[in-house]
Amino acid sequence: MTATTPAPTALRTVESHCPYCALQCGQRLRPTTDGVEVAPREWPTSGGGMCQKGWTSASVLTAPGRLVTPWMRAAKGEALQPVSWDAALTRVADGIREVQAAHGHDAVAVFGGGGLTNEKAYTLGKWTRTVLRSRSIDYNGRFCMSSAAAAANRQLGMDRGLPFPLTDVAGAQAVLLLGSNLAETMPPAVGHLTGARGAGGLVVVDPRRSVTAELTDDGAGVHLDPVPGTDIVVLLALIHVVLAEGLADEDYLTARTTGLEDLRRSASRWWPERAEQVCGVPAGRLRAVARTLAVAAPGHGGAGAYILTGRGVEQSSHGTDTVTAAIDLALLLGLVGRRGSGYGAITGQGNGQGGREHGQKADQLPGYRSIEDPAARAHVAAVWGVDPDDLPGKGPAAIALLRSLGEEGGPRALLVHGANVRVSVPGATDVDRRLAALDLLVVADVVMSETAQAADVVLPVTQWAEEEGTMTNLDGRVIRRRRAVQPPPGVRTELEVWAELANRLGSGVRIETEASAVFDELARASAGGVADYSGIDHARLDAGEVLHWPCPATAAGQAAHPGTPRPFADGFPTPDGRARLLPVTWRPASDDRRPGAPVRLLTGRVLAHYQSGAQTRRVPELEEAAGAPFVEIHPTHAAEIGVAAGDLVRLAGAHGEAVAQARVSDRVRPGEVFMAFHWSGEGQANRLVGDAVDPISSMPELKLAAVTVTRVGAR
Ligand SMILES: Nc1nc2c(c(=O)[nH]1)N[C@H]1C(S)=C(S)[C@@H](COP(=O)(O)OP(=O)(O)OC[C@H]3O[C@@H](n4cnc5c(=O)[nH]c(N)nc54)[C@H](O)[C@@H]3O)O[C@H]1N2
Ligand SMILES: Nc1nc2c(c(=O)[nH]1)N[C@H]1C(S)=C(S)[C@@H](COP(=O)(O)OP(=O)(O)OC[C@H]3O[C@@H](n4cnc5c(=O)[nH]c(N)nc54)[C@H](O)[C@@H]3O)O[C@H]1N2
Ligand code: SF4
Ligand SMILES: [Mo]
Repeated sequence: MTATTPAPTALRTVESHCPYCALQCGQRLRPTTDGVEVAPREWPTSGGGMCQKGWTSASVLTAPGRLVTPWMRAAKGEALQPVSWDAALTRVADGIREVQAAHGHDAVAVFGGGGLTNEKAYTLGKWTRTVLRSRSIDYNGRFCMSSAAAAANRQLGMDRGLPFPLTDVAGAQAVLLLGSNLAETMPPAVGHLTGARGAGGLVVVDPRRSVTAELTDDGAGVHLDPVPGTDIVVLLALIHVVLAEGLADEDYLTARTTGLEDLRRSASRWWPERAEQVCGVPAGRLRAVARTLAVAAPGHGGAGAYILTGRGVEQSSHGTDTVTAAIDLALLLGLVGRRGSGYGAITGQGNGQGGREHGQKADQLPGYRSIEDPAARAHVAAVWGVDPDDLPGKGPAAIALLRSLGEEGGPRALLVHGANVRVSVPGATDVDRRLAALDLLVVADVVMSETAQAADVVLPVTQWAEEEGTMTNLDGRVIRRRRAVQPPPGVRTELEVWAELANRLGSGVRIETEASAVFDELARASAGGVADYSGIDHARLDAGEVLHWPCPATAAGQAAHPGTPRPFADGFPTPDGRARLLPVTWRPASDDRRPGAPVRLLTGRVLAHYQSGAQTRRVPELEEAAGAPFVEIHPTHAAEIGVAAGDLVRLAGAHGEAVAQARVSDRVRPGEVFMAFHWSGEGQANRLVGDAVDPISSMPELKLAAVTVTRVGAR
């Protein structure tokens, strides 16, 4: 919160990766006198490209509002003031002790993020379970990856977003992209769709005519625009056609799957004409898409097909079942585990993959182990030097955790590391109330985010080009983040913060502060788990090895494990080695349009901003590209309610109200409007979105809310 952030102290030119999304585009970072110069470099996922956010990423190092000192509030209601680290950490340690003495271990909660390095995500989970001895930890990946993860785990035995290198996709003849706006959310990845587009086989499923949907123009493929929240019906109809027309890969099904008969029974009810009644996609188009995919499948001699899901289908109260239907379809066509074909979820955050493997999730220990599995507890406790009986059990998932803050029996203190919950969590008004009810809110961040502004203590921590570590990108490859500059004086790494707090809290647990040492410990903790990193270390990565997990350690004298780019090639890590076809049924969204709230609000992203915008709203070029919250509204709809482009419109629904500028556009249909969730204040989308969750993954219904839209006035 100072306009005079010191220039970073130069170190050396390094090869690293973008601070933002899971594509983790390759970058070369060269320190200069007043910052860092960022250039793209050859890298498989990004093909040497970057988007505008990557090009401007160095601005965040010196952005206005970059935190360079701890801040603290003397008492509730007083303003935040700069303080020394000693004063800030004393307050945090005292606060933790007081809350735990009065209310028990679980009364101190932790909220993490999928942008943290593997080393930080691992240490945060370990620190919470051993130093705090609290079960109350979850993270923002719950809003991102949880539905796809739950479906992949139950059907394929493992959740690795893309279980194949992204570059494999380029050779496919057909790609079914469900609820992903790749052209805005990972622009350099569009290059991998060339094969499918050339063959006329790109199918984009999105109720909006997104930039990605436009990639299907000119014979490159088809855009299916179902009624929001009915993708599962689209998929059931595709499954129906594949089975009814004998397009399934029978040999593959016999050799590699179970559950065909149950699926056949359930899909028999969804003939395309019936599906059309619910999802609005013409039956003929559904049949044509099923055939396009089948012809591309390896069993029919095609060049390959992929089915990929994004947040548009996953972020719903039936997101897990929708992904299950997508996996069912991929299995029927014999795609999964075949080279050049497959199913995958396009992971979102920079370390969205690694962040969900090393123990910041409510039910998890490192190595993607279950915290409820006695053998997993014993293994990890031994690495940590604690008694397994002292490890807490499973805690509540994000929404339940956040909802219980300050409630009777709920946590009374919260530490946030790497999330801006006041902007990104649905039911935002209630989140504000819950945070205000806490005795102690501590936020570690690199900027004064909206959540930091509400904190009692704000801790300034290192970011991206100021730190060493590893990330795991969207195709499960472990990659190195490297330090190019020294952090500004006054900024500490989170590893140092957790180690110091462990000391102050009198814990005997050792918290490593060097990233490579943390990685070595993480590797041992993960050994034997699903996400086994035990054969990886910083040195192998620095030598340029391409390592996808699982990558187990090998015995002394044996060659090192080469990593596993395509984990399902020889079987599935399920008890019987087979993938499970699972029947699912459709149910309406929790907050769908109705009399009194007749308009469907869809949410998503724009190219120029990242997530809650905490970082990108501080970058001048990005602010210029997309400076203000907006509501996309169809011209006919706009005319009906007397709205002209640029007018302010009010959206109101069961969960709250928001006001933003109308952007009149035929990307959306009449009766449907779209908002990006990157902004706070009255234009915040999450004031309108409710917190109903998927019963299996606990993913909230982030993509859909029922609202009314009215004109407020001219801009
Ligand atoms: N520019 C930018 N890029 C990012 C991010 C960012 O914030 N900004 N964040 C990163 C992260 S963490 C993530 S998770 C990814 C997300 O990447 P995507 O999943 O591509 O992103 P979204 O824009 O959230 O949603 C995709 C699409 O879902 C559509 N949609 C809404 N409702 C439905 C529905 O009912 N059915 C279907 N089929 N589609 C629907 C929306 O219209 C939208 O076009 O992006 C990553 N990359
Ligand atoms: N309605 C609606 N809501 C959504 C979504 C949607 O599509 N629609 N998408 C959801 C999805 S997919 C996601 S992933 C979430 C994301 O939501 P958030 O987690 O809120 O997203 P970010 O803005 O990435 O927040 C990261 C914060 O951590 C800070 N930070 C960056 N690096 C570090 C670090 O190393 N350490 C620490 N301590 N802090 C750091 C950043 O400055 C920022 O304040 O939003 C979800 N919310
Ligand atoms: S934000 Fe994503 S797509 Fe853009 S440069 Fe960074 S890693 Fe690449
Ligand atoms: Mo995400």
